[in-house]
Amino acid sequence: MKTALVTGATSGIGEATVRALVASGWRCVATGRRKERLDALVADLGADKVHAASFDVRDEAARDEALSNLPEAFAAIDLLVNNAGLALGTAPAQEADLDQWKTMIETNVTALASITHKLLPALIERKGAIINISSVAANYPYPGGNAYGGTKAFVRQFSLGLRADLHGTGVRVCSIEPGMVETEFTLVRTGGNEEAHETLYGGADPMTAGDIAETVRWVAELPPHLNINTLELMPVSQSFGGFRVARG
Ligand code: NDP
Ligand code: 8X3
Repeated sequence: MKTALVTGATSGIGEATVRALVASGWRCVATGRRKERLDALVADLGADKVHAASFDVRDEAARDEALSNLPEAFAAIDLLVNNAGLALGTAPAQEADLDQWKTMIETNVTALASITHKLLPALIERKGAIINISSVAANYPYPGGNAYGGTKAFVRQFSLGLRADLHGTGVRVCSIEPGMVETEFTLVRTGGNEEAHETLYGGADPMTAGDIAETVRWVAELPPHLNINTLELMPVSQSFGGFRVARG
């Protein structure tokens, strides 16, 4: 039985990924700040399948403490799913809150790089895999996407750079780049605005967290000679807009 560590498993894509992996025979270390949600996941799926490790990904000391106290059955990580992340705000850059930018960069970039750096030696030893959750925001700029899109572009390019450096080690790396997925993402982004959530997802038939989780599971279970470098997904209802021209 292989073991995955999934960051941000208290809701949305991360929680669904733990469920999909466990259903497919994996053990999971599920992480996130909301301990009660992790405990509920353990109660639901079984303590032999899921271990709750509650910490803020930005807190390296808390993370290291949690990871050094993993029960033996969960201690050898074969798959790191870097999913924890968030967007904060939709204001144009010139009106954006700098603290929100810093929180996104610390969470989506610094913490993701740090936990990857921490687990790389073990992943190399086990010829494991890393699946990073980037976003279409990495590939297509949109008004108000500013720092969030920048963080997700880092995730994509970091993933490709890891591929280059891990050449010959057998470690697989994939950047998954979803478009619109209905999760708590928009509630977090808007500070809990239910109307914004309804307006964005209502009638749009968005992707579900389960859609992305199933993609993560599929990538993770591909034969060891096969690497998906990047994988971009959208709901059929979402596509591209045109350029804009400001006329003087
Ligand atoms: P959710 O808000 O539902 O889940 C986000 C998860 O990240 C939660 O489990 C949250 O846990 C965790 N998290 C956030 N900040 C921290 C932190 N500081 N420390 C530990 N955990 C943290 O959103 P999604 O499931 O949609 O988001 C998951 C990933 O998918 C994100 O990286 C997001 O950018 C990306 N994504 C989402 C898309 C979408 O449309 N929903 C599209 C493309 C990418 P907790 O708060 O308990 O700590
Ligand atoms: C989330 C997708 O388009 O809201 O990463 O930025 S988007």
